[in-house]
Amino acid sequence: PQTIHLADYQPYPFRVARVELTFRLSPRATRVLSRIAFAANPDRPGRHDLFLHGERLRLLSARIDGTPVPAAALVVTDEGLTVAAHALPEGPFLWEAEVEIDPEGNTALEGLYMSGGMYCTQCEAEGFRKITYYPDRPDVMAPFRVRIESDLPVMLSNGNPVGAGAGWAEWDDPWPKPAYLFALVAGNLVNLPDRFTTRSGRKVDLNIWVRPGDLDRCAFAMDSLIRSMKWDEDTYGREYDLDVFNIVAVDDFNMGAMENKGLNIFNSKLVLASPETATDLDFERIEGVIAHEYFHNWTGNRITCRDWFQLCLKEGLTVFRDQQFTSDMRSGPVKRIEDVLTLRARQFREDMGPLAHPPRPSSFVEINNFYTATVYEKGAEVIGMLKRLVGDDGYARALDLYFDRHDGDAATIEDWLKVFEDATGRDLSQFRRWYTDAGTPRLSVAEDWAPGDQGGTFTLTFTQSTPPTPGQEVKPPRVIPIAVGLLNPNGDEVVPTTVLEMTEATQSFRFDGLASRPVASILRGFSAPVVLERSVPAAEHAFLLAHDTDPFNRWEAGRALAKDTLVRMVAEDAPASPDYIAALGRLLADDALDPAFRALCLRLPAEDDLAQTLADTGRTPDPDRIHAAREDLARAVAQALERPLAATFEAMADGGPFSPDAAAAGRRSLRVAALALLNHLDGGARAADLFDGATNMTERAAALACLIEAGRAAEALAAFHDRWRNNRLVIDKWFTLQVVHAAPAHAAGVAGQLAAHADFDWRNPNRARALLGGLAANHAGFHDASGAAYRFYADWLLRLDPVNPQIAARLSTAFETWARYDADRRALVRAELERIRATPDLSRDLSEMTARILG
Ligand code: DPP
Ligand code: ZN
Repeated sequence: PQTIHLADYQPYPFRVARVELTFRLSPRATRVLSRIAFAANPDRPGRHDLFLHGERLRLLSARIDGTPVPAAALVVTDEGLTVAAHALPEGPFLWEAEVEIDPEGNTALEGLYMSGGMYCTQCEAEGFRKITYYPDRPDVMAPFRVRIESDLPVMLSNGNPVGAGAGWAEWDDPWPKPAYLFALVAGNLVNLPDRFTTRSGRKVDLNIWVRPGDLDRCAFAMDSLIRSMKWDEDTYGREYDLDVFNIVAVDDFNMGAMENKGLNIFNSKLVLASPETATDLDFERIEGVIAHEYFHNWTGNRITCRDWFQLCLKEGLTVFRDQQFTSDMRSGPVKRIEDVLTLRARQFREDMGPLAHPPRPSSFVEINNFYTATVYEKGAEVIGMLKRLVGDDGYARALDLYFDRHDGDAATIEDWLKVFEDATGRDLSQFRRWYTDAGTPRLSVAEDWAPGDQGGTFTLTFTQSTPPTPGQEVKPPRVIPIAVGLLNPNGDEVVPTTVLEMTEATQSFRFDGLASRPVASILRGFSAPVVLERSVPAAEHAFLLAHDTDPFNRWEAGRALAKDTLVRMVAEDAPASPDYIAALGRLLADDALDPAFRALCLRLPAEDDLAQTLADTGRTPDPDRIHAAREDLARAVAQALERPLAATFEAMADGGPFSPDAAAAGRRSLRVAALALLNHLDGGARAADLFDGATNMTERAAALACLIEAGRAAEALAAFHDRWRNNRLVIDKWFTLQVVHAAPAHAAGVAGQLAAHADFDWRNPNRARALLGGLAANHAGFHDASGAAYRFYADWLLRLDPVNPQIAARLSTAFETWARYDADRRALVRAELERIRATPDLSRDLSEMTARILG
């Protein structure tokens, strides 16, 4: 397979003035007729061949200006077709083609495919070329008109509806767009309608389309959409620009959701929710993803990417915007902690392993392999840093300029940084490294205190360095915004949050006129995505846990204590730290603290996180010991805090009717966090009661998890399955819970049994992820010394690959941490990866991933 390089970018030689498509839908033989008006692109002077992407298409006819293209002038390959320059008219011309495609045979779920009897599409990144011949690249933008012919009751495409009759419907999208934003849906669907009036008075018809039977689970998604539309007007001044906005829920979907212009297509798990079927986490994700896809209308659609290397231009910014939205809708501090947990669990892990790449990569083989935590989550962190550096006003001015200057453009990271430079007068050349350099910087800090007559001077000296990543040995220093606050020993804040701007490899910052030596709260709000390497006495963490005014650092201090004690339990067989447990007890009892925040504090660091921490400090992580230590710590916490935990469990019980809002969800999260700890003492007694009595999925699923861990879940699992057998999303949970909470030694065995279950419809991406993702999430189970889980997992990657390469490639990241472990485990993983690599006809997706993971 060929490697594509950013440095090779060239504009497409033609412009597309207009696209007209007609679809004659048929499961095995859909006909697609295209009429595409081409003209020369002045940015690429000279005469050029016409190259159109196309894969798995049966070409039936091709004409230029009404005349069939002579066979001698046409070359068709697996990747597309070329019409020789000499066969093209000098001026603008009309390309007309008819192709036949097979939606039902499309198991890769890219292009036009079928899901549960409905037709749907997924074109990002390069799926449109599986629909018809076209310059399938994001810098080619055009207005589309689409006619759909079928006997299905609902037929949707992008833009506004312009006509419909018996067996047909027509849609027109006036906004020029790249082909990856094309969408078509047809099926027997029902809708939840609503209405939104934009601030300039445009009346927009909103619809959520689902299969009959799912209509009663759409209200929360609709509510989230309306709040998103309002928020984007209020916060970014961005208004919606069509007369309709449609969302469709699809059961078979590779990603979370897709921002197609005016016709968002969603994985049904990110639309459908009711208290009985969805957890609070599901509700929060639905709200966030509905917002994310809606926000793409401006950051992604109106302003798109010049090429796929710029993917973080739209994704980083849109994630940043959806994070802001969730903070505004819920709790800012809680959202920040959740985002940092995700960043560390997924992006830091990626950045420290063989798959590390910059937010803007400079080469790839398969772009689908770059929809990563680095592009998305780190892309958002980089914008958070920019905002911190230029301030809220500077950020607002830069964004206004971005929308003004680039509306209708296919833009680059350079364009993005230039608006910040022009709006604020700053030079961002060094800052740009965050986009081009991979790896997570390590930040160490030394403190100095010099008493004096006019007050003392406190000096913080920071040193940054970034370890090498694949293909990037040397990492020059970056701009790092370090938010710092200083506290007096009595707990008062003497220096409120100040952003220090570090630009050198080593740099000192002084604070003068202090009455006494302060305690420093560093990297407040997690002001930069770095690893802070700082060994401070446990007493100082305990002090910050009690007194820090910055909620993120308060949580972080507790986190540091938890990790400290866990590392010592693993590495030195030390007992659980009584100081940590006492500090946790004080926090638990502090009713002034948001329950959601307290729940986050009660959650112990994940086993994978500990493995990374141990590896970082030069130790070889032993998954079994890590698992045992975490269990021991949970038991010790439960024993020491049994009474307050039990009281909290009772106090946080739901009183009134279910509400998905942040306050009610926070109480439930504290309740189930207490339950998970108490479960170590009561052997599942409370969980059994809660499982029977729960009125919402958050509590029922948490109770089921506890019963599985307590080894007494057989009846509950059967009852759960029985009750929800017809709900695919709930059955996904049934699969995941059993594998995630299986005892490590049995995890592969449990996964094997579940894979043989009649409901294991592995061609459905959600179901495959439920089982295999669940196994990978069981750290000690996945890394069981027998290698059974590795083998099982690799077998499934090989089975999935020919059917759905995107899913196989994505799941392969479970192996990205293999170099951390001992020689025996490394040999086992290597053997599996080599076995995959040696398999004939591997997809481009999975072969690129295995090659990179093997290094
Ligand atoms: N562009 C989609 C999203 O992140 C993913 N295909 O919203
Ligand atoms: Zn996105």
